[in-house]
Amino acid sequence: MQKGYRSIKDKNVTITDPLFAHYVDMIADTVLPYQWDVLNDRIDGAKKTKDLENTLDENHSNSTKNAKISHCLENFRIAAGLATGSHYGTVFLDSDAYKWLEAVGFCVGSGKGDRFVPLADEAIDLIARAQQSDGYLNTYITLVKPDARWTNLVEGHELYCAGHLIEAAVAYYEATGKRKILDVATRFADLIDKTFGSGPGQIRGYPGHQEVEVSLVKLYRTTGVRRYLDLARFFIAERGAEPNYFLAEIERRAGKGIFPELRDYDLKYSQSHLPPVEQRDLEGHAVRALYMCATMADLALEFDDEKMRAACLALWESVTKKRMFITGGVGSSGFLERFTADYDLPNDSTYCETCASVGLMMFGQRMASLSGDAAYYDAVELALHNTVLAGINADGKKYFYVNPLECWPDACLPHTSMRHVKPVRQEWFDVACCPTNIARTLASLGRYIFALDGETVCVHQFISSRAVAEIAGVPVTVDMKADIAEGGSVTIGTSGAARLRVRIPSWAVDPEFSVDGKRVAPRVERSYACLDVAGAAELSIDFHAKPRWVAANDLVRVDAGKAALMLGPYVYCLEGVDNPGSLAGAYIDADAKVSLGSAVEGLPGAMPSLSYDGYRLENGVKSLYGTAEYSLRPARLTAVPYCLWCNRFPGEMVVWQKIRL
Ligand code: FUB
Ligand code: ZN
Repeated sequence: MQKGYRSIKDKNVTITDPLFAHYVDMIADTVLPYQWDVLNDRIDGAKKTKDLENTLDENHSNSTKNAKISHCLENFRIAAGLATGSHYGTVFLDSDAYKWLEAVGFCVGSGKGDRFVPLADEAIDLIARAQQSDGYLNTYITLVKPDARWTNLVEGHELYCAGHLIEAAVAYYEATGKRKILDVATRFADLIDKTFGSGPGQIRGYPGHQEVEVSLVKLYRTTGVRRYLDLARFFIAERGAEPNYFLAEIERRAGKGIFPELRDYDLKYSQSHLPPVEQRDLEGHAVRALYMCATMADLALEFDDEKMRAACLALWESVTKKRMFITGGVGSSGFLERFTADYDLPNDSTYCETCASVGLMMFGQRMASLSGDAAYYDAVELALHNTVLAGINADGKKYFYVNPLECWPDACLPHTSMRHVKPVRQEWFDVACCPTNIARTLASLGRYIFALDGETVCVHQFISSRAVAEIAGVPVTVDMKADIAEGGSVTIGTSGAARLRVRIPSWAVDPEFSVDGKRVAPRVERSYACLDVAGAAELSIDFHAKPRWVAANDLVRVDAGKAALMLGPYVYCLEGVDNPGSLAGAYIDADAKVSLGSAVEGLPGAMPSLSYDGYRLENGVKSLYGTAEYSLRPARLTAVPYCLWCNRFPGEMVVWQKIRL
């Protein structure tokens, strides 16, 4: 029996929340067809963004620049012998197809994806044909460097791609019962298991980008084959062990590598400076770090490993208490997509990669399962409601990779230190990890809302939805209506006897509970309100969610003297379109009274705007510099949810607003 929490089947969860249903429905209606066309290079005129400082021109496996937007499935076709040509694109491009397939699996599982099955099967046939006879599968290595298997673990991403293949296989198999992709994935996993280990002739290495570990735990849970779990443990245990595998490998390669910016390699970048179990600060590349932590939490649970649990706790504290933006964004540096120092949380030049917030959600979800404590879902909620949702346009066809908390579009220029920050969402990227990561996350949203702990239904997110859980063979319906944006009232109707645990979110103020209209005082344990409901009943909760001004710790230099506006888990921001003029001159009173406005026209979800009296700080300087004589002019300010910014007109945006003292 699986340890920790279990998910309610995707098909048994229906999202009804107006905002989230918009995005979740859109995954099947728009996003997956759009991404399929992109992966097949069928999008006319769509441009990929030559992104990001660290993602390099030389990231391409060959120098044949072409006009293809992705080339992902074409690489598989070539590797399968069905097309001619050469590999094009980043070395880990295969993973885009796998994450798309995983998202399809979740959509099929939730009953919305049947029409993608023929496309998915077409992709699976291709993937299977591209697999080598011994189970190896990676189009970059097969087409470009067939003799270089496993020789560049630091940069090569073979294990990273394997991980996304395995995750996709598990999702698709669980949804459809079709084995073909699971067989492909297990053949590759078996080869990896034979190749890596501490036995004679095996490689005692580990992935340069953690991901395969997450997938091996899933593969173990789906197949029951224990070797996969042990292999995940091996990879985590070997990382950073002495003598350091990566240092030896880099020496063997004598300067030959793929990514120029990884010369002069810092082991912290891939969390290989110390064994993970000894790490206490979350360092290095944010996505790598968080995928690693997700597996560490899985392993702590599976092996009841106290030392691993202690490391997980410390790393969770490190990231959420000292290195996380108010939006649940993580990774402060545009160079190398990495963590920097405690409290270094720059708003305009930050990275906050969408994938890193997905990683934070994965880590938090597993920490809750490990500990039985709902408080971990506070950070999951921030990441989901702010950064992850902001990562996709309301029409599903454009994406943010970097998620700044402040944006002055004029300064987001290519060939400058701000080149990683795009002031508008992009149709695609050279390195397009985020769009498909958003798709697979939103397609499996129900798994973040509900969980089963034995016979108890846990409610973790207040996103209106209906779930049917099978408890001791009896279906129990949980019908949740959450009105977070307008006061924080939540009703949960149940049919059948249900033991419920409802998370008490950090933003709740003196929550009140009643069952069938009668006030009750539930037992509160580990941030859960615990209730036994016999028969059909309606639980009502008032979390008293009002707009609130939030300050950052004094050690967060850039936010000193500023406040951010929140409503429940939603961070709000000012946008130029609602507040003309430079937003650098907008000031507020720390206790500015906030009114709920009407839903913003043109934005999904009927989320209220928030308005309040503020000021514009001005001086009369006409040339570049002049006498410092300032005046404050009263001005009404209007804020909108950060997750929806840049969906109407491009322009300035700020989250942290200056306080008039
Ligand atoms: O290296 C694979 C993915 O590409 C990482 O997770 C992202 O940060 C991007 O660099
Ligand atoms: Zn990404």
